[in-house]
Amino acid sequence: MMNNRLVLITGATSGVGLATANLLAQHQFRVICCGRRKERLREIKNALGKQCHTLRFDVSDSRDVFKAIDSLPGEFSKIDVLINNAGNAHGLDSVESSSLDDWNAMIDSNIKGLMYVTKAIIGPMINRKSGHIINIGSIAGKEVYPKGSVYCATKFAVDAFTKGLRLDLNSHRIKVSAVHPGLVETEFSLVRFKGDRQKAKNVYYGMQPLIAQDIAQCILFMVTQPSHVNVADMVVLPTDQASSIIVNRQ
Ligand code: NDP
Ligand code: 8X3
Repeated sequence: MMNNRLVLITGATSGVGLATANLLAQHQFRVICCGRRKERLREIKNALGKQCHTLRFDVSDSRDVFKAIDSLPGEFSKIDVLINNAGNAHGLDSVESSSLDDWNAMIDSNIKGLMYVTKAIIGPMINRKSGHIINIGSIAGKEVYPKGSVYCATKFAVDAFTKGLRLDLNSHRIKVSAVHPGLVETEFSLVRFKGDRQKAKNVYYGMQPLIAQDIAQCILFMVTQPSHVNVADMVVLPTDQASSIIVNRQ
């Protein structure tokens, strides 16, 4: 399939974002890979070459976001698809014992960061009357689970923002979609448990989680539909997972 469309992916330095960047690049999309880790971005640029541009910024810093998007060179400035993927959980605690630092990190990146990047990018899409924005939500944005209230709240916000954005951009012919994964084994749990590998591993104990490539395939499906088709909302679970709290473990 020949393709020359340009995709900007936040959180492309690991997990879902990295797998999506690799898969879309294989399908001849040009990709702008974003993240904070410089060394990872350098490796991605080396691996993907000319069809890739990298941008280093923290999505939770609005000035950093607008400055980074403004700095894009001409050939990487006409963005066709935005994939708002950057985000993490920090901690797994009940409201009374969780830390404000963890709350702020989640709210600032998962909600405000996603909104900043969207605002920084939609202007030219509106002018061209074309574009596609895909937000990565979560099953945690559809159902809550114990000790996940703040992370779940951020993902419920992503779901609401996605729906509102779809209304606002409807007259501009811009597609707005969301993918809501269940358990995917990435660096997500390692970040949530602040580097505790055993705790991270236990999340997937006795069950087969999704892998990042599974979500990348769903995103590829979304971005390769004809212009009159918007796959608006996709919930993707491992077969072993029935809901946020019901997981079949052997
Ligand atoms: P990873 O931890 O592997 O990847 C997270 C990515 O987000 C990294 O590339 C990280 O890059 C980037 N990131 C995090 N915070 C910031 C920030 N403040 N500024 C810029 N980049 C940031 O996790 P996943 O791939 O699993 O997560 C991707 C998305 O999928 C997230 O939105 C997550 O909530 C969602 N999700 C994950 C599920 C799972 O089970 N894994 C299930 C459902 C949804 P860097 O550190 O280089 O900045
Ligand atoms: C990540 C999935 O269930 O660990 O959004 O919150 S979960």
